[in-house]
Amino acid sequence: LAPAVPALSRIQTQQDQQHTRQTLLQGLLAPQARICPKFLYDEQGCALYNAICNLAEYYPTRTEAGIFNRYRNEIARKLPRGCQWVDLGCGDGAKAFEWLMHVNATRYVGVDIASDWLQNTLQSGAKRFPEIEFIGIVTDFTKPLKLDRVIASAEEMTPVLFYPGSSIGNFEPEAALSLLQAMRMHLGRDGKLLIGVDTPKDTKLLEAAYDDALGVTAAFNRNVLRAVNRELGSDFDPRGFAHRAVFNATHSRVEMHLVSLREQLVHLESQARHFAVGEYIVTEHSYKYSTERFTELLSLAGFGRIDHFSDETGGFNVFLASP
Ligand code: AVI
Repeated sequence: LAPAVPALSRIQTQQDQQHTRQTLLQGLLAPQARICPKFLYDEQGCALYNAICNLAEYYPTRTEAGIFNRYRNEIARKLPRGCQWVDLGCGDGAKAFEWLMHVNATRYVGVDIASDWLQNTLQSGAKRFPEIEFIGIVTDFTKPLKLDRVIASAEEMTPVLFYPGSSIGNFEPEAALSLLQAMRMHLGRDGKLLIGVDTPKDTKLLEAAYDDALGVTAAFNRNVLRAVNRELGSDFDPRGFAHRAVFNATHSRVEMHLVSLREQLVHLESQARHFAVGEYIVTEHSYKYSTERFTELLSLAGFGRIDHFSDETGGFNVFLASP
């Protein structure tokens, strides 16, 4: 029997699109210019991010995989049977598919901002796991309201929300708390959140992870300017900006910047933004949470039962949390 073609729906209105453009424009015109990190993930950006995950310097992916492999059976035993596996920011789905081999899931819900990737992920998943229903939702779920609709899409099955890779670290702490609260609200009595979270560590290790020797992260960062050009019809020249990654210990976050290499004027819709030499655009924050700090955040969000799993060095944490 050929697997059914996975259903794909979109949660994006024209209003959202306008709001996104407006926020992007405002960010670029602000005294401290910024670009929302979601623009890093166009098709090219997704491919570069996948390459980053395989770099020697980028420890989070392999450290998290090590924790998953080591504790897979223990975690799987704690998950509800017949669950729906909600893969938040699923990318190529590789991490989730490892889990689907060990858990009793009835449905897989892939959620991602990149619709082409999502389509491929659903198709390969449906081929590999013909007994599981595959559906996809294109959205950026940066607003809890969107997440509500994602989870409500299949309320009759107990959800396992899967949010690996420390993507929660790309939200400002207040927004991270709102997102965790929204997740908690939709778990019902038996639902679970399985989430990967990076920890603070030596500055050299952190900065190398975000500024690798091959320059893949630099390309990933500069590519955002091409995405912005497409979105706003602007004329950023990526060659005019250098990648920089710094660990800000006060805020426990790695910051990615694009530093203007020359004095330049960039046209943005009917306006223009001047960049002096050395002036920079903030493109991403990647917050690093200690075990205590993230446990506290989960409690604040209303999670009552919290287990955590770590590697030997405490370099990364996986939390399994339920209401
Ligand atoms: C997706 N996210 C968890 C990555 C991170 O580590 O914050 C994005 C990334 N940026 C540069 N390298 C990887």
